[in-house]
Amino acid sequence: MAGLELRGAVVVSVMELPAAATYADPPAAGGIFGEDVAAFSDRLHQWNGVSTDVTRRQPTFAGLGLVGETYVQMANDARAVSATSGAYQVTLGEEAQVFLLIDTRQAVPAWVASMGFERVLNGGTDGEYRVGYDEGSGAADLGVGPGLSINTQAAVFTARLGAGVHVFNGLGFAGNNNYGLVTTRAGTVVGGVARAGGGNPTPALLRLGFASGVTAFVDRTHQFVVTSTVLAAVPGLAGADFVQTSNDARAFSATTALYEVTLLEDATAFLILDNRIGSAVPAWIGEMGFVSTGQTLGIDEGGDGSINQTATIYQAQLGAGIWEFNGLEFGGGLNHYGLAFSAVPEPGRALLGALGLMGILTIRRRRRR
Ligand SMILES: [Ca+2]
Ligand SMILES: [Ca+2]
Ligand SMILES: [Ca+2]
Repeated sequence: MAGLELRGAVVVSVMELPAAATYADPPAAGGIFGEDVAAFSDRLHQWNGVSTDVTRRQPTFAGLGLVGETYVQMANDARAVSATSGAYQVTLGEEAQVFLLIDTRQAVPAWVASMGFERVLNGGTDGEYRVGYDEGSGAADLGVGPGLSINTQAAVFTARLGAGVHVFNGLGFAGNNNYGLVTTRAGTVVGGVARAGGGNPTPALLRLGFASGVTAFVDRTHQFVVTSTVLAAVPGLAGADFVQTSNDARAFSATTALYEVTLLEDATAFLILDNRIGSAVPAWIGEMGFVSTGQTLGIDEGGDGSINQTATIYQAQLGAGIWEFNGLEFGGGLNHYGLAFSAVPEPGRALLGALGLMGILTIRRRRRR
């Protein structure tokens, strides 16, 4: 895992309860999640991206924004603990966004929804984000990297849980794999981001990662450089969930979905647009409700310390659901856009709660025509 940056700040400890302790191997906490990490404390099985088929929206972990986060290795044998009995006691050092990875062959136990977990949906073939179990009893059974030697799959569920102790029950079934648990910092609003069209590199999600100097694209060393004055003038941008797009994808059609973003809750969306586009701003940007904040930032092409271009920050309010973003249909002489998403500030959240719009389980799909 050379070069893997630790992004997870949530301190996690895990203790097995008596029902799980009968299955011997204790759980392990505090590992760093990524491709090929050990899924369980009592198996060689690994977590991997489920497929290299991009129509499923999940070729790697990059779009889930979970690489570098902390995770827990349960004992796979403890899957047999009853779904109504505590298996593990997980202590979170702070409020966290928690992701549960549950074997798709498994009837989802009632405790999953009772704890507030919701399935993370997408518009791909499976209709949901998934990760793969690369099962193996020896090295010959294990592939290296996403989509290789994947034997079974897990659906992705997520909930925001408070600091303190949480009891996770068993699955009550011995034939499937046990679940996995990944923690990220609270405040993140994106469930996942994926490529909906085009052949360019898959986007990456940096949870709560927008800051001056952030690497702007997955296929360039360019950086977005923002002054503190501008960050103060655009509330929510600093520390927003940041989507690194592919700069090469700037030529993609302006009337066809290029990226797909699953918002877990209503959010403020930011679109960073190279000023050289001039009057050629595609219609979909305004149709989604994006308006210019009048604030600009610098693009340091090459990340060499020199600002080469300026970009304008657009902003829109988007509801929970799956949103599609088209291309710019603009070739060389322009950088692709950046996307960032932050939670709606507290007064707005309270209003939405009063209107009964918070906590909607069903993801709404939005398309522009
Ligand atoms: Ca593997
Ligand atoms: Ca395998
Ligand atoms: Ca430069």
